Amino acid sequence: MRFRIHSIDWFIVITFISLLIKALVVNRIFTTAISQGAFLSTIGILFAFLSFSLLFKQPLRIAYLIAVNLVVSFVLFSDLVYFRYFGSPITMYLFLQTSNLEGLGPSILSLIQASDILFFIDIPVILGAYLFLKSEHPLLGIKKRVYLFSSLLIVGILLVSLKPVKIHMLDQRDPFKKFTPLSYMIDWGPMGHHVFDAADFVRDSRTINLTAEEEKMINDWFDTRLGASTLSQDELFGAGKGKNLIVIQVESLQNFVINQQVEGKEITPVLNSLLDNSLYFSNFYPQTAEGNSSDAELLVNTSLYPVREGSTFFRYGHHSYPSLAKLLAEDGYQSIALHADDGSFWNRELTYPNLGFDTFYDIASFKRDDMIGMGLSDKSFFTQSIPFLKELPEPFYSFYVTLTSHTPYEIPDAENGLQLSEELATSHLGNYFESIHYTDSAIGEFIDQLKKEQLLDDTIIVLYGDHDGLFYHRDLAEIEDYYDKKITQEEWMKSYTQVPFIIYHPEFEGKTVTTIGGQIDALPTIAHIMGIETAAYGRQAMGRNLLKDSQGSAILMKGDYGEKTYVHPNGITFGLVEEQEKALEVSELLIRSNYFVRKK
Ligand code: GP9
Ligand code: MN
Repeated sequence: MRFRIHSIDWFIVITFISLLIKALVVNRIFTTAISQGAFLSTIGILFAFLSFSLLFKQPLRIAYLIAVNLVVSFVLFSDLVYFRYFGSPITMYLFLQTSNLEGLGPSILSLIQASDILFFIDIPVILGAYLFLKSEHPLLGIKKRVYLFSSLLIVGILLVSLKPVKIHMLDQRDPFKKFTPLSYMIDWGPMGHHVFDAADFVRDSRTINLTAEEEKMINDWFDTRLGASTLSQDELFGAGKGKNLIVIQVESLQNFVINQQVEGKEITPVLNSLLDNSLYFSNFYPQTAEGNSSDAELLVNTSLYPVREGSTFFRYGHHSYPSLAKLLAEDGYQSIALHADDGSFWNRELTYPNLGFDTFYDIASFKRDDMIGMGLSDKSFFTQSIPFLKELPEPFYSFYVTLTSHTPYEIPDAENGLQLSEELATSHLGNYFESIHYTDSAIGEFIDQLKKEQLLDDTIIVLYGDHDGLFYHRDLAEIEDYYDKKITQEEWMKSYTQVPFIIYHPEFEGKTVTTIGGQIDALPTIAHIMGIETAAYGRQAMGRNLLKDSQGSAILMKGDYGEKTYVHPNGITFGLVEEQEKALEVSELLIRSNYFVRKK
């Protein structure tokens, strides 16, 4: 089949060039460099979109091209406007959150610049040119058009597939695993971001309808759980009633560093000293899955297991959740959440309100006066948060998520409080110790500030680690070397995988609780201290009150810990049996069906 130059439809070519330029400009604004994958995917997606125009004759073809141009330009333009405020591209969820737009008109207008007209200027030009030139436009026969259409579509699909195939085959990782709202943008450019984001949305995030059988499964599960729970009153019940609650999720904090020294220095002197006045749960497991930190936030605040695939915050951030903040709101508490990273990371800005937080202070609320690693340093974060606490009416619930002790555990030399020997200081393990030591001292400064502000006596402080910082599959050799012993996977699970869970008040008598538990149990345990009756959350929370459940167990979901594992008083079982899988299934159904919104 032969085509002559005059048989090329220049309107397709011009639409292609103009959309390519727009996409590359947006790509460049979002990322420091345009990746090869992003470049090829953008071309591929444009080929695929524009190929369909070949199926139509004029004037339908030009109408199709103008429509594609308008829609794509509008989406890219929305990204740009959203970026100017939030620093991330727009997602399907955000497009659908039209209720958020109420009252935002002036703010949106203030984000638009005169030069933005360039985004749409080509459209009337193309349309005008068509009206002038249409009579000269060649018309190909249907056979040729179908041939051209399928060739362009196939080339387009091939171009888009290159990058995911490379990531899957060569890098051996899931190409669709999304860590930040920018992940897709980096790999596939702005158009790729929207295509894959839309595919995720359709695939993962539909609110499901429960069958009668599933409803029964959920009801039976809670009936059994409630039947097994014991009366909640004891001398600790309500010890924190009416007091403020500060919960601090500490990045990558594992339990084995507690009360440990490295080269003669305590790794966590502050946490160690807090234990004299704390309930200290030393057998408490992280239960996060693919949502890492955000899963820990979900587990602790809702007592639900995260979904097994992907991130609950990204997939179901728009759903409604029962939560600690909502329980406390019934007692007149106002709740805030604070985290010195972009609010879009893990989709927190969308999810936190649905976890019952009245306000979320992200990096935009802080002065970037001391940046370390991924964001603001923990020391500056805590210090700058004090005014937020002071302006809150009491009692309040304040949820902190720290950041500095995030892998790769590199902090400035001046902040190296442990001053380790060169050998250790240059190792991953040594860096981990330094990093945790830094955050520990940031927590110490924060507690001093609370004391100075006379907030300490009226506040219950809860601290816990979000997930492992060191991993069996990656860091074992270094740890075995340091402790000079062999560590089996079972020993790793028994002695190194736990994260600490600490409930502190200056008037508490120190007590170590060795009951096996996990992040799912935090809410019922904290509720006990805050004087919230089981009846208020018994048919929502899936965890147990660790102050009452002497047996205890923990389901470790997949993700950082390899295969799913069940930790129980008789040992460790790799792989789950039906009963534990059922708990995960119940949680998955509750989240995916938006159960708690329907039950209201
Ligand atoms: C990002 C921080 C780290 O804001 O919470 O998340 P992680 O990588 O640990 O999931
Ligand atoms: Mn984390």
